[in-house]
Order: sequence, then structure tokens, then C-alpha cells
Amino acid sequence: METNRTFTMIKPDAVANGHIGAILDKITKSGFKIVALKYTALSPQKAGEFYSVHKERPFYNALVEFMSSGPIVAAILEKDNAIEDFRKLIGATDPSKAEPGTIRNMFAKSIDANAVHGSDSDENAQIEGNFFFSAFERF
Ligand code: FUP
Repeated sequence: METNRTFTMIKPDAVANGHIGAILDKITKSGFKIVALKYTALSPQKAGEFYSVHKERPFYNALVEFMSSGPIVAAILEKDNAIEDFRKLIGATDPSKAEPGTIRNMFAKSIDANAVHGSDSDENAQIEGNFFFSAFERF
């Protein structure tokens, strides 16, 4: 099991608000190497699959609708202690609770449209990276 990689998405709100460049800059300046990168979009079906762990939660339908509402940027990132360090860099799920200087504090407006995704475990980082990228798309 790789412990030095995480998976992220820049979500439709942050893409629509023109923050792709600023967020990638913050990620790379924080010491993460980009292993894979893709500008794409999730269909409602694909978004539902990606977030299937949340299927029973009250916010699931709204989450699927939001995540398929526009293009996203998907990436695999590499750094020692990647999962924990990236969760620290993005801040709390609710941007009003995210520490100053974190990506969600700087670029997100609400808990449902919270600018970025970050994997919560090594296992999920691998599953999520495989959801978007083949072996030929990783460097
Ligand atoms: P995180 O790991 O910080 O992305 O947060 P979760 O896995 O708990 O939630 C995944 C996504 O569901 C969040 F990014 C946004 C959405 N969500 C809501 O819309 N409302 C909530 O109360 C919690 C999460």
C-alpha cells in the first residue's frame, strides 16, 4: 500500500470561479508533486459512483448534482505523509470552520460547494486515483 500519495479534485465551484491556477500553485508550493492531472467532468452517474459511500446521507442527491454541474480538475499528488498533510492544507469540510490560509478557507463559500476534495485514507486515495487515471497517465 502506497502511503505517500493522495487524490484531489478541484470542484465545479472553484473551477467556475477561476481558481484552478491559484489552487494548483498552492498545492505545488506546499511540496506536493503532481503525478497525474486531468481537466474533465463527472456525469451524474459517475458522480454518484464516486460518492457512493454517502448514498444514505441526506446531502447525497445535492452532492451528486453539484459535482456533475461543471468541469473539475482531478489529480494524484505525491508527498511524504500525503493524506494527512493534504487534509491539513485544504482545511475543514465546512469552510467557515477551515483555518485561515487553508484552501477551503481561501476559495470555498459553503459546506456543499467546498472547492476541493482530498482523500481520507491511503486505501481511498488508491481507489479514487484509479477511478480517474490509467497507469499510462501517471508520471
Ligand atoms: P471531506 O472528506 O472533507 O470532503 O468531507 P466528507 O467526505 O464528509 O463529505 C464529502 C462531501 O460531501 C463534501 F465535500 C461536501 C458534501 N457534504 C455536504 O454537502 N454536506 C455535509 O454536511 C457534509 C458533506
